[in-house]
Amino acid sequence: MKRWTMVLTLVVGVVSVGLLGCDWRPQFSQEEINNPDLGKDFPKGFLFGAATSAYQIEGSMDNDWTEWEKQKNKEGQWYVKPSDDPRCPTKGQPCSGKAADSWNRWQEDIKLLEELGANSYRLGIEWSRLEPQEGKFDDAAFNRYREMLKALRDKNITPMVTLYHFTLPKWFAEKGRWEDKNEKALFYFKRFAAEAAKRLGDQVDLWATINEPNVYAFEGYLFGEWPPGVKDNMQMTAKIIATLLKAHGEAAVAIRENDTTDIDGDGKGAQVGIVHHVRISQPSSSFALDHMIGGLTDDFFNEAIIRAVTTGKIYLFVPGDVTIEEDYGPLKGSSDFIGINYYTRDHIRTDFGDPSLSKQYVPKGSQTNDLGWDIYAGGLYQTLMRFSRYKLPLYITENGTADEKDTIRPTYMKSHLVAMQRAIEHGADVKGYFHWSLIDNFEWAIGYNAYFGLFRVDPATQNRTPRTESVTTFQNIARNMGLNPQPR
Ligand code: GCO
Repeated sequence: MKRWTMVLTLVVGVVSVGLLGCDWRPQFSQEEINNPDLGKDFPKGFLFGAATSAYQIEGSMDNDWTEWEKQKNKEGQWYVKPSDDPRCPTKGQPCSGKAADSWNRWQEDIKLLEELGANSYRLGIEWSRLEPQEGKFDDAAFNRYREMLKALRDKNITPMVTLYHFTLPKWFAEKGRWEDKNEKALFYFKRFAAEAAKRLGDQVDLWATINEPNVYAFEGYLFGEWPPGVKDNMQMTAKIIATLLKAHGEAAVAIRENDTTDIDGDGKGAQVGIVHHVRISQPSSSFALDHMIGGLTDDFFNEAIIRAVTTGKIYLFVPGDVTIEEDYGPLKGSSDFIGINYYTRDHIRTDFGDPSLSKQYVPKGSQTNDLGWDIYAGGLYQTLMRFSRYKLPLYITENGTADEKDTIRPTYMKSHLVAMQRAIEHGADVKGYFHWSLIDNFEWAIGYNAYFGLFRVDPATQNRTPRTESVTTFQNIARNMGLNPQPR
């Protein structure tokens, strides 16, 4: 048994025994959630904004996902859930199409941020636009992003820029994406990161290298629902996560070398972080086995990424199937902050028939959103406290819910902010919160069947209208922070 395996087994054992006796969960009262002063005690300089990604809102793309949308699985079903959306030219066939047309309407999006009173915006830049052919960078696309970033900063809206949010240039995908057969994958990503930092660094201090390596690998290599549609391959899932971690390390070096303009006066040209998707793993029973498997799932999905981007140690373990243990130099100290995407919790049931040894489910009677995701604000508190031990600033880079009718989002937002506030009071160094999402977006395999936006996007016209209750909630908190929402 390897050293790490032993340590882990021990930890899981101790934690399991502990959990058997005590199942404490943070609770927040209605009074706290409805506190009209929410926001007044957020720390000085706190970033309060919204998040999007390039592919999900810009529209008119040409990359590996636009190819993917045209494909069906072995059972003859579209990989992306169709909807009779006017953006898609062929009825019944899914597409992202124009999305929210933010590539052309980005000025309107900035107005929406002003309407909210947001002082920050997490947005993506699209690799396939910026390097449509290998090694050939597109000046016009870079200039457009430059203009956006400059306009944001002119309005005192601090940008956080994501370099890679699931979609890839076709040439990179054709070489094998992040798989071993794409031998120069790390070199290509590092070169792209260097170019972005060189050309946009004087407008950006906050860089998010990669969005959710765990989700990308699970969807593409375990569930088979995202490109390249590989199913049940836990070894590849782990391998892809390891490669993405290395890519983060390489990109961090490139960004620091090439972005030397210190905009916010903190003495550094760039602050680099990874964006990590965390799901609380709630064991389904108090049996030690469920706790042990729950603990292993939790380590693989939730802990391994943050451990790697701070200590430099990649350790991914599934008993009997996967052990990756490797030190990767550029990863150590590669992160100035940790980005946390938190939405929901999974209940975990042991299932030895599943390659990951467990199945996730939502217990009957749970409060859920339009997509059936469990709503659990306490999990954000637990997550922030847990990752505080790495002693790095934390940003909540995504938090939000699919709620077309806007009946649960206002309370969802407030309860999660109360959870965050509690974590701050208990010592978590949380520097910002980005609500997912500013506007309705293309939701990957779910297509145009989920509504996350603070603002609704009309599928036919792409006009934006506020989801009033949520926008008002956001504005009240912004006002309490001393920010200044602008009238429409
Ligand atoms: C993710 C992403 C976003 C999603 C959002 C809602 O978690 O998959 O970062 O692209 O749209 O999380 O599901």
